[in-house]
Amino acid sequence: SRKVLSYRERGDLCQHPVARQLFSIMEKKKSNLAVSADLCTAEQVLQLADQVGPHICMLKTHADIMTDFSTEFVQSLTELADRHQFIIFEDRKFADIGSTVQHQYRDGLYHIADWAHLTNAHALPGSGVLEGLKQVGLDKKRACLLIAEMSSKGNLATGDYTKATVKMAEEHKDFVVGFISQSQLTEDPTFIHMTPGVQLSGSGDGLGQQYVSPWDAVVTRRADVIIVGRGVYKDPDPASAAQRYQTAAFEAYQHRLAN
Ligand code: BMP
Repeated sequence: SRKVLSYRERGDLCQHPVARQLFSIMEKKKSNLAVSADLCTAEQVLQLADQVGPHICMLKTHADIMTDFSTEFVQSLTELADRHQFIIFEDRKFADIGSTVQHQYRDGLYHIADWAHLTNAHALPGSGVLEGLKQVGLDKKRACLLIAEMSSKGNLATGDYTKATVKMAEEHKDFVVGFISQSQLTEDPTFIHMTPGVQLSGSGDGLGQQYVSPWDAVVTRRADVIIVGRGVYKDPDPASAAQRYQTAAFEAYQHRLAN
């Protein structure tokens, strides 16, 4: 099999500034851990971001679950991202026609394009979803992931749907820098694979979530970045939990490099 490239080597191959920055942070901080801050107040999200900041390459948000989202929150989160060096990824999962997602990305209460370096979209609507997002995001040097596979039980993002999603990404490389997936979908080293549904202890959550370990995600399924929510923020000591996941995922990456 072909040599596994390091994050540094892959960053050097990337054109998109967000992809380059992410790979560079991963290499520098020795972290392929993204923490999902699925908390409902600004104070909780900011506190978590500050606690786990040294251990992560990326913080994932769901802005629309917050009760007190504000421009002050965005400013504080951006300061934390600069201080700790992490990418901000708003997990918006756009899934409408181009004209609608354009507004959802740029306007409304959240102005996502103004603060999220990275967001994501379902391929379901066809390439119009990307054409719409691009008209807003490209000028701001934003990037997008396509959701090619999901972690949840019974999801429909499989087989030909997944293949068509990869093709759509290949046709929009100026904006799409990778995938949310459960496995490696392409050998193209400039595409980043991020895998949610990762936990060290549990196997599921009773609502369809299915977990694999950091080792399985990175070594068996060839994820570049693991995304961990409750495994970190439900822990009584989120900083230590983040450190555990960081170590587990980075050792798995180093194992891949060496083998
Ligand atoms: P947790 O680790 O607590 O199960 O959280 C997983 C996070 O990843 C959630 O924010 C969820 O929205 C997201 N996610 C997922 O679990 N599976 C997917 O296939 C795609 C996701 O974005």
